[in-house]
Parts: sequence; C-alpha cells; structure tokens
Amino acid sequence: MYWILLCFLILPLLPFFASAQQDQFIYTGFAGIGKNNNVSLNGISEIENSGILRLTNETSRLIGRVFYPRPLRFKNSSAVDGKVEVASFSTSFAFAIVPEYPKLGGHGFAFVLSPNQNLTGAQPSQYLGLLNSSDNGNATNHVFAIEFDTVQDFEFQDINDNHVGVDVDSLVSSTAATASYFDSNSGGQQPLNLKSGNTILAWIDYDGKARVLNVTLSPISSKPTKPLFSIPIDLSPVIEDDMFVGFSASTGLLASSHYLFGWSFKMNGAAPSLDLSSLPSLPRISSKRSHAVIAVSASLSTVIVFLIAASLVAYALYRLKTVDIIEPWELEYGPHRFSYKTLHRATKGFRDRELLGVGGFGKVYKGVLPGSGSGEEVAVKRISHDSRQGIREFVAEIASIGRLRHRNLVQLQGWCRHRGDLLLVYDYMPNGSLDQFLFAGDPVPRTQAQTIPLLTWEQRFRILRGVASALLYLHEEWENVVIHRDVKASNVLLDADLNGRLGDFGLAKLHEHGANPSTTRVVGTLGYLAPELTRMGKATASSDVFAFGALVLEVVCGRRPIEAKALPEELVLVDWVWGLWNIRRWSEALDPKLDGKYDVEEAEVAIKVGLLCSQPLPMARPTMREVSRYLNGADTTEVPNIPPPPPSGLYEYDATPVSGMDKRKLGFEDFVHSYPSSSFEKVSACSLVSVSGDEESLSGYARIPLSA
Ligand SMILES: *[C@@H]1O[C@H](CO)[C@@H](O)[C@H](O)[C@H]1NC(C)=O
Ligand SMILES: *[C@@H]1O[C@H](CO)[C@@H](O)[C@H](O)[C@H]1NC(C)=O
Ligand SMILES: *[C@@H]1O[C@H](CO)[C@@H](O)[C@H](O)[C@H]1NC(C)=O
Ligand SMILES: *[C@@H]1O[C@H](CO)[C@@H](O)[C@H](O)[C@H]1NC(C)=O
Ligand SMILES: *[C@@H]1O[C@H](CO)[C@@H](O)[C@H](O)[C@H]1NC(C)=O
Ligand SMILES: *[C@@H]1O[C@H](CO)[C@@H](O)[C@H](O)[C@H]1NC(C)=O
Ligand SMILES: *[C@@H]1O[C@H](CO)[C@@H](O)[C@H](O)[C@H]1NC(C)=O
Ligand SMILES: CC(=O)N[C@H]1CO[C@H](CO)[C@@H](O)[C@@H]1O
Repeated sequence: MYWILLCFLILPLLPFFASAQQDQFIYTGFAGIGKNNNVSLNGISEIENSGILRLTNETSRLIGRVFYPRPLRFKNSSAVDGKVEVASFSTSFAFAIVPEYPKLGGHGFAFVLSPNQNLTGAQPSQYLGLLNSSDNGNATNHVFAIEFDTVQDFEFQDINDNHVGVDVDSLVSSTAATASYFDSNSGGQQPLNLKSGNTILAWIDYDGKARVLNVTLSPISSKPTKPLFSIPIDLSPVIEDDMFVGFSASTGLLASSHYLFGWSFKMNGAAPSLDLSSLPSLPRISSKRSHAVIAVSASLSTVIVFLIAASLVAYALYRLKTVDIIEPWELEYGPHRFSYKTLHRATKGFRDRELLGVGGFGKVYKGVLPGSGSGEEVAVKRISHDSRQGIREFVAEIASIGRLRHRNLVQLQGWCRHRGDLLLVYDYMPNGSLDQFLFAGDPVPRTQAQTIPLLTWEQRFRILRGVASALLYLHEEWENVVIHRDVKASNVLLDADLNGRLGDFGLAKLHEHGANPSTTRVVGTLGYLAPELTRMGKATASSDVFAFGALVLEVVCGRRPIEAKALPEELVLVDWVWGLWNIRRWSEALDPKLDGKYDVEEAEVAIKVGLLCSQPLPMARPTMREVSRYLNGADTTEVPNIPPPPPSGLYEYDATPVSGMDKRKLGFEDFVHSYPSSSFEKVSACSLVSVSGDEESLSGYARIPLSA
C-alpha cells in the first residue's frame, strides 16, 4: 500500500525520459521545471508559483504556447520499403479554461504537432496561435492540432462554442464534436462545458498502424471506456519526420485564462495516466477528494437515490392534484391571464418543433390559440424564474407593460404563471428578426437564410423610423418612463409588411432584479452597451439612445457593432464609421449589399444620427424625440454637426481599432468584476450576449425566426 503511494510521490515529480525510440515524459504540475531546458514557453505563457502553467491570461489578442523542448521523431521518410508510417503516440493532459465573462470564451487552445516551435506569422483570436488568414488551409503548414474551441466562428464552420475539433493544416476542422464524455454509470454521453473553469482531462491517442485517432474527455481521473470520437485518419501527409509537441492558446476581443495542470506523452504506447488529485489546481476549485470522501459518497448516493425516488413520487402526486394553482394576488391582473392548459395546447405541449428561438430571456414557441375560428397565431415566451420570490413583482411589471400600445412595439397579449415559469404571449411576427435580414448572405448553418431577400434602403430607413418612434413612446409618451435596456437588431421584429417592431421591452429590467436584491445584473449586449452603463450599471434613456445608435449604424452598414471577420481582424463599427466620417468618406461605410441604391440625404442623416447617439458622454447624446425628428425630417442640415471622434486617436480608419474596444471593455470589466464571484453565474444567466465573431455563440438562435 505505502510503496504505491511512495511511487506516486516520487516518480511524477520530475519528467523522465526513456530510450530515444520510446520518448515519453510526464509533468505532474510544472513547479520547478526549468523554463528553457525542460519546457519551452513562448508568447505570454508562464509557470505560476503553484506549478500551474498558464498559457494565456485575460488580456485580449495574445498567444501563449508551451512545447516540449526537443523535437520527437514521428516517422522516417527515408525508410527503404517506401512504406512511410507515422509512429503511434498518446498524450494526456489536464486543463481548465476560465473565461473573462461567464459563458463567453475567448478563444480556446489546441494540442499541436508542428515542425517548429515559433509558428511564425500565426495570429491570435480564432487562429489559436496556429495559423493566419493567408496560410490557413495550406498543406505546406504541416500543422496538426486538436482544438478545444470556445468560440463559434462561422468563418471556419464551427459547430458551436464548445467543441473539440481535428485541424489538419487548417482551422476548419475535418472532424468536430461538442465537448462531452462517456459516463459508464449512466452508459451515455454527458455534456461537458469546456469553459466552466473546472479541470478537465483529455486523452489523444493515435494508432499509426490502424491509422485511427481517438480523442477522449473526462472531468475525473479515470479514462472513459468510450472516446468522444474515434476516426480513421492518415497523418503521414501532415506530419514531418521530426515534430515538436505542445499547446497553443489565444485570446481575442474576448479572453479566457487557459491553464495546464499536467501533461504526459508517450510514443508507441499509452501515455502515463495523470491523477487529478496529485496535480495542482486553481484555488477556487477544490478538486481534492480524499478516499474517505469517496467511500462516504458511495453510501451517501444510496440515500440520495432514495430521496430522489421519494421526491419523484411526491412530484407526481403534486402534478396529479393540480396543474394550475392560482394565488389570490394573480387575480388582480386577471384580464391578461391565460391558463396554462390553453398555452400548453396552443404550443402542442411546448414541443421543440414549435420552437421559434432561444434568447437571453428564455425560449420562444409558436402557438395557435384554440377556439377562435382559424386560430390566432401567437408567440409564447417561456421564462424560468429561479426563485418564486419576486415573481409577484415580475407579474405586476408585466401587467403594466401589457398596457403599452404602439404600432412599432410587439404587442404583449397576456401572461401566465406556472410554478417557477412565467409565460408571456405576444403577437406572432411572421417575418422574424431584423438581424436575420441584415445578415442574410452570411454563411449560416441550419437555416434557409439564403432565401431571405435583402432589405432595400427604403425598408431599412422605415424600420429605423419605426423603432425610433417606439423608443420615443417608451421614453416620453407613456405614463411612466420605460427603459428598454436591450435594443439590438435581434430584438427588432418585422411584421407582415416589414415594419420594424421592438420586442422584449421591459424584460431586461425584470432580469436586473436578481434573487438577491443587493445585486443588480448587467443586462445588455456587448457592442450596444453604453460606456456609462458598464461602469455604473444604471440603465437610462440615454443608454437606450446609445444602443439605438449602434442599431442605426448596423442597419446602414450591414455590419454588426463588433465584428470579428472584418478588416484586419476585429472591427468596432462605430470607430470605423466615425473615422470615415471624419475624412468625408462616410459613403464607403454603407452596406455594399445595397449596391449604391440609397437616398444620399437619408443615408447621411442616418449616419449622423448613429454617431450622435454613440457619443461616449450621455449628456451629449440626443433624446429620442430629437432622433425621431431628425429621421422624419431627413434633412441633413437640421442634424447637428458631428464632433470629432473621441480623443486618444482610437478612431483612425487605418489603425486596428482594437485599442478602442479595450478602453470600452475596461469599464465593462470593472463593473463585472466588482461583484463577488458567486454573482457571476447570475450575470451569465441573463442576456450578456456576446459580440460578433464571438457573438456567433448566441446569434445562431437569432437567425431562426425569433418572434417576440
Ligand atoms: C531539465 O533539463 C536539464 C538540462 O537539459 C537537465 O539537466 C535536467 O535533468 C532536466 N530536469 C528534469 C527534471 O528533467
Ligand atoms: C497578461 O499578461 C501580459 C503579459 O505577461 C501582461 O502584460 C498583462 O498585464 C496580463 N494581464 C492581466 C489581466 O493579468
Ligand atoms: C530511416 O530508415 C533508413 C532505411 O531503413 C535507415 O537507414 C535510417 O537509419 C532510418 N533513420 C532513422 C533516423 O531511424
Ligand atoms: C523558429 O524556430 C526554429 C527552430 O524551431 C529556428 O531555427 C528559427 O530560427 C526560428 N525562427 C524564428 C523567426 O524565430
Ligand atoms: C502568415 O504566415 C506566414 C508564415 O507561415 C507568413 O509568411 C505570412 O506573412 C503571414 N501572413 C499574415 C497576413 O500575417
Ligand atoms: C501555400 O503556401 C506556399 C508557400 O508558403 C505558397 O507558395 C502557395 O501558394 C500556398 N498555396 C495556397 C493555395 O495558398
Ligand atoms: C480508439 O477507440 C476505439 C473505440 O473505442 C478502440 O477500439 C481503440 O482501441 C482505440 N484506439 C486507441 C489507439 O486508443
Ligand atoms: C420578405 C418576406 O419574407 N416577407 C414576408 C413577410 O411575411 C408575410 C406574411 O407571412 C409574407 O407574405 C411575406 O412574403
């Protein structure tokens, strides 16, 4: 017993090397490893005192790598019989990804085999420090990687923002799978969140004879019996005789800290296994589990199974007894109340086929209200509310919102409370959301986006006027001031005549009241968030104006407020347009898809309004009343002159606009970071929707027609 322990203690402390043919090494933590002798660090990677190897921190657009310092021999091209076979190899490592903002990774890391350690010319962000835009996909790269990618890049046809992919000389993965692991207890694949901040073990095994590559993940030390994927692949064309092995990670506009806790590798054999309990771990994650705990938990699990069974029975009884419990106070808001049964039937039991979209606030289903002749089409939004506390305020708020009426608002017809869920019934908008139309030509998986026609200039301008008048109504024309808080293209829905209608108004406010009243949450979407909002967290009419400005520019330019695929790499739309305005070349900012067919005066007014609304100082921005007047007048001389771009030279046309974003982000970061880590989850639970290249993670939903 003890000698086993002793081996565990002594052996893994230092890497050891067997014969040249059977290269193998194991790092159980990286403490005391000579930086240049035993591993090569490059980029910003660093070994922390705790023995954790940090590939990147949360600074934007950086690359961090680590390599085993000597190349390993993978094949022998000069073998006599001409049969060039890649040696089998196997590796195992423990990693964690801690994103700067919960749920928004940036960008991921990869296990890599490369002919050299410096990967010259490689870019950060979506390129993961492996390749760049000009050499991506070129077979001369000889770069083989398994990516652990936390951002969905449509450019590379990524399947989602939580996947593992096989990259052969290209960031377009030849095989990709959503991160998950095989759980032998349940006998099925369990989902795994790469950017959860928890330690994850990965195994990569290549059988050179059978030419089969296996990739396996697990949150615990023991290797699952089934890999995540097992694919036939011949690595001989991509692998050169001598290759370096290591890891490369990168950050983009959004960033994550990427950590490695241990790494083992072996040629022609299974890599020595890593034991999570003997590896260093991040301070807030207590992964240490003594054997005693496991023994106790075994017996505990029996108890838990019993408890679950008991509560299932109780739940079943509860269900039998009642479907709808109406509390007295709910009757106060009577007229708008639908019964759960009605909505359940209207949406055919909330089945997935009726799903119109998934947004920050919940799922939206299409429904047909029973009764009335042909049946009225509605959109039903289902919002889960974690605590029953506060649901009364929720409903009061909803009931008052239900009294808002404006031709450019998506009408709320009624509501229903069912246990912890709130169901909101809206008019059905047959033409889906505005962003779907604006970005119709972009490659979009899983929709028939190609069939969506482009919006003409007249349609765009009318939509902008409509949204402006809806916001004016919310801000000034109703009995109370209503702040929308989440103005963005995916919240602008189009009715049958392609009029713009603002949806989701008031909901953001409900989400700012957390279960814990002492915390508020940032609600909004990066790129539309006014700088003061990210600092103070207090939404005002002028933060809505800021978001409207971002929307105007988006509609006029046909680009997202923050775009990863543009210019050098990332484009902050307002910086770019402001730069062009300043040098009197604003017409270049107009959506090229319009093909020059637009009204010059209207376009100039729109751009001016967009910029006026985007001013960093809230006081400087116009009110919605002024905005409405400018748009309706469509007379550019009536719109005030645009001040020069905000100082510090952030808005030059030619310069990479990233530094501008950093400034903006700083405020955001301060805000988010000023909360205890427990409230991070809450922030993420609402609609901190990400930015463009990065945004794809969530904008996928916006492309299915998202009504109400
Ligand atoms: C690290 O490298 C140095 C020089 O190559 C070598 O002497 C030393 O034994 C290595 N340390 C370990 C732990 O392998
Ligand atoms: C990340 O690392 C870089 C380079 O080591 C450093 O300049 C930067 O301040 C670090 N950022 C954070 C947030 O620690
Ligand atoms: C490669 O193969 C040739 C022919 O079999 C042999 O002479 C040579 O030693 C091998 N080289 C290495 C490095 O194994
Ligand atoms: C890249 O690395 C190789 C060795 O791996 C070295 O010979 C070469 O000089 C390096 N190039 C640059 C530009 O650092
Ligand atoms: C891409 O990398 C190659 C080297 O692999 C380099 O020659 C080229 O200049 C790089 N291109 C860009 C746009 O950085
Ligand atoms: C691949 O790279 C090589 C050398 O860098 C270059 O000559 C060739 O044109 C590139 N091929 C493609 C398809 O880009
Ligand atoms: C890869 O996975 C398959 C299927 O589980 C298994 O039969 C095979 O032995 C594995 N190969 C390696 C090299 O681990
Ligand atoms: C452009 C577009 O898709 N228009 C559609 C909007 O919705 C109406 C009613 O469903 C359709 O008739 C239009 O074709």
